[in-house]
Amino acid sequence: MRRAWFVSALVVLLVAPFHAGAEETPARFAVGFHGLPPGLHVGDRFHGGRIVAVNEALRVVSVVATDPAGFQERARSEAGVRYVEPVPQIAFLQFVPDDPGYATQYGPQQVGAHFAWDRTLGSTSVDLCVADTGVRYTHEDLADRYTSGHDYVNNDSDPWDDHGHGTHVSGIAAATTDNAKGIAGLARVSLSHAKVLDATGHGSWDVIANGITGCVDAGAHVVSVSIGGETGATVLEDAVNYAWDHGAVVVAAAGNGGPCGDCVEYPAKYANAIAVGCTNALKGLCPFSSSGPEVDLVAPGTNVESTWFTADTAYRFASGTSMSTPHVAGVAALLKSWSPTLTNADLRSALEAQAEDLGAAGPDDDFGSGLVRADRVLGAPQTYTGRLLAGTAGVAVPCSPDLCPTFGSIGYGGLSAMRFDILPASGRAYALTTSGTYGHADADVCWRDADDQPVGPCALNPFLPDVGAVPVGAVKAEVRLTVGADATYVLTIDP
Ligand SMILES: [Ca+2]
Ligand SMILES: [Ca+2]
Ligand SMILES: [Ca+2]
Ligand SMILES: [Ca+2]
Repeated sequence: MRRAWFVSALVVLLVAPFHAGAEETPARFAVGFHGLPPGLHVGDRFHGGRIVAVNEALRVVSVVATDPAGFQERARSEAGVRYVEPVPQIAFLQFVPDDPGYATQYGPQQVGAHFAWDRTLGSTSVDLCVADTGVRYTHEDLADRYTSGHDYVNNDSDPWDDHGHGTHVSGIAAATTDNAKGIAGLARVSLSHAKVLDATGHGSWDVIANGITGCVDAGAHVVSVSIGGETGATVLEDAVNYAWDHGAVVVAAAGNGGPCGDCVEYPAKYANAIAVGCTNALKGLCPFSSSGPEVDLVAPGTNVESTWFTADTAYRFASGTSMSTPHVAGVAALLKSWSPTLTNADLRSALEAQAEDLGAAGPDDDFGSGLVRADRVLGAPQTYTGRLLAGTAGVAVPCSPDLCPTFGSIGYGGLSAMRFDILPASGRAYALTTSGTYGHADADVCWRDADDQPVGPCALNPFLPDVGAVPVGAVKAEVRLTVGADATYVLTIDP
């Protein structure tokens, strides 16, 4: 519903309809090849058009042609050409900041970052690349984070922000936390940038694809893309797949087209992008958040304060799935900082498996797997309240073999079993402690993957607190614990 763009104070991922121009109007095309022919350079003529960019990673050239229909016909007939697609200039963004006095920062708190920061604030060996309108890298809260970037709009090495959106997005993910200035970003990592949208928020999919591949070629572990359009392009999907195949996590805004049932935008809609929807300060769904089966996670996106591009001390509030996306990208970078050996598949699996379920039980089209949770994915100390497997809380029942697989038959009559589903970080060792009448009860610990399937054998009767390392691939532990007649047992994990 486009009218929503103008009646709500949201950051809107704006997609103007593509108007087919008159035949003589120059048009831009992405020409993909099965194998890039040698000798194609910027400035060369190509089937009557002019090459304006070459992306060797995706084997695609961008061509501006003054005879669009004829160019398409000629180019498509060339052997070795995989696709010829128009890539019109689209207005992706319309930035409408919220009232600065309205709200305070709540995003890091909602995703549990303050617990995760007890583990790490982030590592500069992890690179988070934002593809957007540029970044004010001299900003007081970004200067210590920024490392490098490129401007794919103006073809220079200076991705200075002439719009504002990119600086805002960058600060949410990576403003310097704990520096007594401005705001807290999610992860104190290295920040790089690909400027892919111009000063008016316009861009085209081939330029955005160039930015995404450029981020990855420069070493990005996480690429944050707060850009969305209702139609995609082969060159864009190829760029997302290229990033994934080269080990990077791509996080993208689901879009601000809601309420709707099936309106997730591109590139978030692609399988290899993590599509991020929006929650408000009460963990409710933002009314503008695009819903659909492709939504993977949600994160704070209403009245989010972040760095602003007008001055090195400027900050501003804004709303949109554009703001939600860097929350997830930041948490991914934080987890990579804490567990550097995790692959992009590990990172994505952890983010989704350990999300906080919201809305309808289980994954759903509004919230995906749920709210991203930094504390859970980093295995920060948390407490879990168990649920009794049998009987009545506070009333002891015999611990049968069914309830307690290994020790159920060896005594402890009068004790009961309690189940805790904990969400550890793979590859880390944990100590478990309990509070309750029997502080060091026996326990069976069985590790499960994201589909609740067993990972390796159960840890049989491990006397707490020595559980050992969590197997790689395990995202959940089922702990069955002998407990007394006490309904208030709490289990604490401490990696
Ligand atoms: Ca520039
Ligand atoms: Ca700060
Ligand atoms: Ca998805
Ligand atoms: Ca749900």
